[in-house]
Amino acid sequence: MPRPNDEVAALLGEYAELISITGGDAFRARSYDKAARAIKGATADVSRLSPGELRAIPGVGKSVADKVAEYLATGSIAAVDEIRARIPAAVREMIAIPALGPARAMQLHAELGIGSVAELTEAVKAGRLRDLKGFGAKSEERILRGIELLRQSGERVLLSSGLEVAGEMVAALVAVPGCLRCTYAGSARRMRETVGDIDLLAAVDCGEISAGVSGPLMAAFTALPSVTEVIASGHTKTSVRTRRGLQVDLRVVPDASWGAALQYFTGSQAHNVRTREIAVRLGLRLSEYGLLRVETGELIASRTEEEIYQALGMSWVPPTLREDGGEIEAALRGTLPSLVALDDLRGDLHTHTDLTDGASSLQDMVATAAACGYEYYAITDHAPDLVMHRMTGEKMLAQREQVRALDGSAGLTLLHGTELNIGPDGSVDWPGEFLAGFDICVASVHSHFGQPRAEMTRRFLRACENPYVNVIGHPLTRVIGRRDPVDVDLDELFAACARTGTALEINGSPHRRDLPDEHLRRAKAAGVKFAIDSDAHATSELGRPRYGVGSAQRGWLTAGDIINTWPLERLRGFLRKNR
Ligand code: DGT
Ligand code: CA
Ligand code: CA
Ligand code: ZN
Repeated sequence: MPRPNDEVAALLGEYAELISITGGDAFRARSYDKAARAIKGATADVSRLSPGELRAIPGVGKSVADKVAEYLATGSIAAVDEIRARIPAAVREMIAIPALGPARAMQLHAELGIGSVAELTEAVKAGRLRDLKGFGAKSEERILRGIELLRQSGERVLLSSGLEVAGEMVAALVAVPGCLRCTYAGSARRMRETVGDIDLLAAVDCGEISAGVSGPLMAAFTALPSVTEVIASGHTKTSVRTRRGLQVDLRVVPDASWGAALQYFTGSQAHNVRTREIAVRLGLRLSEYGLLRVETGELIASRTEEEIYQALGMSWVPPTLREDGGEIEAALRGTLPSLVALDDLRGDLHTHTDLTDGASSLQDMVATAAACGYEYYAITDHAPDLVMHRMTGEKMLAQREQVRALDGSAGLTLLHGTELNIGPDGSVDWPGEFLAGFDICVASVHSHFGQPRAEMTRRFLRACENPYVNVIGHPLTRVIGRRDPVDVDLDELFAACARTGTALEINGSPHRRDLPDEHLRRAKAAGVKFAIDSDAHATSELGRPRYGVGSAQRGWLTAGDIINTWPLERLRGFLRKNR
């Protein structure tokens, strides 16, 4: 993991270049560039500095300090995302190559018409960059090395990016004449946090796949607009690479083997090894074509996954459990848990509005939440200690009046809450008298990520002991692929949560998925309850609990473990926290 200073400096440097290539103010661009260099060169870790100390770094003024704080709290800077969205996609793709900044990427696009990383590789190899102003043999080498690095680091992408690609492709392929069904399998179906590639499956009505039957599907697949490269093509399997470098495999199977193929390509490999062993013990053989009796070659099951598991003497295993984490034994005994589902959620307990760093108004957030079919909904804007949001007690109380006025609209009960900041010593923004006025308090770590374990653990414990703190937001504060989790004694945290009636959040942001699924069973065993939340900062993010549910399922959780599946009265009882 790079130092926070390096992450922040890289983003601010990119911001400076983006300002200048989009024709922005040259003075502003220079000042961000200066600040980026100063932060990179600073010896102190920026994530441990107070706002005042941060602004003592040369070149760091208020707007830079705000962006640094925003990055540390959320893992991104909205202004950078926004300006990135304004440049051509081809240029954006090339900017991702280390050693090639926005200005040079723009130059390559404008002067040589290069529109993708693949085209850039070809252009370098053909020597087309040599005569370009500012490029030479050295930069050719660096660019090729950068592309290589990009390939390596780009091997896995977030589930949300994977599902976006998978969703579009499935929608296009089901429309191809002759396609009986199409879906995605692999790690995306298992809702892992990241996916290495996408595995698509399509069924056609035939006994055996020939080029004639699968041809139209394969042709439609390779012609999709997001496909930039065909890696391999055959009549049962074709692999492509998309504009963003993600590999997608399409397999076409006879409809009669659908269940067997879906089971096989959903994996995980570890789960499949176990199911095949079980088949062998029964004198059967399990493959992507079906379950066969070894002696006679008779086909036992192949059409649906349910039939296959049943023939193996097991209950059907939800894809999110297929990791050989005890699900095989439970399915054989018939004791699989009844997993929480998206439909079980009655509300969202962690959301923001444009009163702080959200992009949507209270009214719009509430209207969209009502359309999600929720019964209750909490507004939890940031508290004052995250200084960039300029929150005050007065603003909070004014918002509370607005919330009360909207309460009950569209059948939604509104809860007025806040997202507190857990300070380095475990204290939070406001005293108890003020906190008592909220219906719910989420409390999160937004600074001092690097505290040693004992200190960090004391910090969390003190937050749990606070009689007004109901939910610990994104407990490990990790950002997938970008920021490591904090170092806290989880067993102590879990025990404290169970003892004090404090829930742990399963943050639905696809960048966070925090608490991560690998800790959920241990937390549940310790008696912890959970809240699956969107942490939405815009109406478009209110659908994120989908990812939180994915994590919860991977952690074997049932609806009873999740406080926001409970009826409102039961939830209110929990939120009183034995007070
Ligand atoms: P990923 O793509 O790295 O995120 O993870 P998966 O699980 O999607 O893995 P992938 O794409 O290599 O293969 C998809 C599934 O297909 C995998 O979970 C199990 C099955 N599968 C593929 N190739 C093999 C194989 O050689 N042996 C076994 N046992 N299973 C395989
Ligand atoms: Ca895969
Ligand atoms: Ca694959
Ligand atoms: Zn939040």
